[in-house]
Amino acid sequence: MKNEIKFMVADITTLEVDAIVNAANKTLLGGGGVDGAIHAAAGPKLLEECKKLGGCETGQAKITGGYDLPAKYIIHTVGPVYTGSSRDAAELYSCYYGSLDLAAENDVHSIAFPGISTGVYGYPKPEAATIAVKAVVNWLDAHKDYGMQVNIVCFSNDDYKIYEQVVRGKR
Ligand code: AR6
Repeated sequence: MKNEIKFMVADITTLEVDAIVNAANKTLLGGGGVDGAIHAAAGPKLLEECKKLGGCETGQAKITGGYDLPAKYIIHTVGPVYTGSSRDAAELYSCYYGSLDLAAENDVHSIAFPGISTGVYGYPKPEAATIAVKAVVNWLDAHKDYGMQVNIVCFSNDDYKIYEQVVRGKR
C-alpha cells in the first residue's frame, strides 16, 4: 500500500476506514459538532470507554474503539481554542502529527480527519487547512514506506475549496 492524501466532502461518521479522528475537548466526554455526531453514531459504549481515559491535553491524542461506527478506531484529539498566538499553530500541527503517530502504533493504514478546531474552537479555516496539510505531508514524508491513506474530510463544499486553494499554493 502506498502513502496517499485525499480530500473529500463527507460525514466522517460514515467512512469505512481503520480510524476516524474526533475533534474532542479536554474532558473526552463528548460535546457538539463532529464530537457529538461521532458519539451519537458510535453509541453509548464509546462514552463508557472515554470515561476511563482521564481526559486529554490540547495537542495530544488518545484512541478508543469505534463501536457502532464502520471505523475500527476513533482517535480523539483536542485542538486549540483559537487565540491568535503562535502556540495555536504548534498545537494544531501536533494534533495531526500525533494522531498519525498513534494511528501507526495501532497498525492503522487508513484514517480520516475532520477540520480540527475549525468549528466551535474558531480557528480560521484557511490557516487551519494549511497546517493540516503541512502536518500530514511531513508525517507521510517521514514514514515513506508505511502505507498510510489519509482522508481529509470537509463538511461542506466551501471547506473543500479552501483545501483546493491550499494544495494549489494559493494560500
Ligand atoms: N463530519 C465531518 N466534519 C464535521 C462533521 C461531520 N459529521 N460535523 C462537523 N464537522 P467542531 P472544534 C466539521 O465544532 O472546532 C465540540 O463540542 C465542522 O464543519 O466539531 O475542534 C467538542 O466537544 C468543522 O469544520 O470542532 C469541543 O468542545 C469541524 O468539523 C469543541 O466542539 C470541527 O468543528 C471542539 O471544537
